[in-house]
Amino acid sequence: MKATTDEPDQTIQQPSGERMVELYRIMVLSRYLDERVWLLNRQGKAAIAASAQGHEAAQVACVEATDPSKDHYLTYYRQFTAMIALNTEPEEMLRGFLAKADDPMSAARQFPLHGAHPRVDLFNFSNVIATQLPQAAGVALADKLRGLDAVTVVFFGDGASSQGDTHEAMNFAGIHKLPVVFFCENNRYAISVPLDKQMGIESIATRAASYGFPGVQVDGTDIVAVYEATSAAVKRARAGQGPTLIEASVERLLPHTTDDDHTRYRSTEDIAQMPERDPIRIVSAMLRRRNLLSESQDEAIHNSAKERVNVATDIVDAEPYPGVETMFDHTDVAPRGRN
Ligand SMILES: Cc1ncc(C[n+]2csc(CCOP(=O)(O)OP(=O)(O)O)c2C)c(N)n1
Repeated sequence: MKATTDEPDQTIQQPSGERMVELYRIMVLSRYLDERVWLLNRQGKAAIAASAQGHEAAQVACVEATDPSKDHYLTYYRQFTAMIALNTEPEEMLRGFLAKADDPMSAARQFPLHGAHPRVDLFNFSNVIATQLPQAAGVALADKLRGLDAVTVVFFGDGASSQGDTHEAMNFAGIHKLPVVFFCENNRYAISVPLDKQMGIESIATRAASYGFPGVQVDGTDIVAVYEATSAAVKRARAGQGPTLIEASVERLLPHTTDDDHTRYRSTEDIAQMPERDPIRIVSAMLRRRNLLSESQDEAIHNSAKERVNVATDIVDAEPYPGVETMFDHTDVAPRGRN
């Protein structure tokens, strides 16, 4: 871990071996669900999807360092793993992707993974990049004014980090020392735009210095490093010391969305090196090195995730779409002829 302003906090404990295996289990479930959604897209059943493949370790380790019973999370569209880690059921996610009547996020009105998920206290996930950052600053300000012991974690991409909203949110959070963790998943591409066409600096974390708080760059395929960096940021926020910017370097293993073809803008060498940065492989190898996971346990984790996703798919596939009579539900628009 490279800290740009502060030194790493040596008092942070690593997650237990058992917890690390649990985090890996969530990553594997997320991967199979993600693969399934792409398949459902190719079958013409899911309109569009943005994959979290490659981002799993960063997301699960970040959530692990927080306390879902009191903290707040503002996610964006690429967050299968964070959402599962926050207790979203695969069925709930699939209802969104398949636009089924019981989609808890937007009642099948919006893109998948758009809207809100009140059951797990998730609000504003949207395609409009970086809008969640000023909102996160607002949530953190409200918590601070109420004297609550809550930290707000806001997730965003490297492309979003170039938006004006990001500057405004970080500036405001820095001024008021708000309890926010700005968690940037840097996959080096904003759709087809590579990082060096997005910004004139090499590390997004260095931007934090302009707002008066620490910025930390961390390997987003390393669950221990991400956990430690986020724990330190959360500790700082809870102690009233203000925000931290974490830049987790990850690999986007698939094109931007199901509508994209990255072979048109990523070099053959770039695509060829991707599997080496696959967090499922990296975390599995780490757990095996530490004797926390055997080959048969690993296989069992994969089999049970596949089975869980199959069951969820069968359930949701058989569910109804919203009825035509519900067309105007959740809107203020009255149909013609009605008041
Ligand atoms: C305000 C706004 N500008 C542009 C877009 C088009 N757009 C959608 S996703 C995206 C790229 C975002 O990249 P990044 O923040 O790096 O996140 P990633 O998708 O790589 O995880 C862009 C430019 C948008 N949705 N919203």
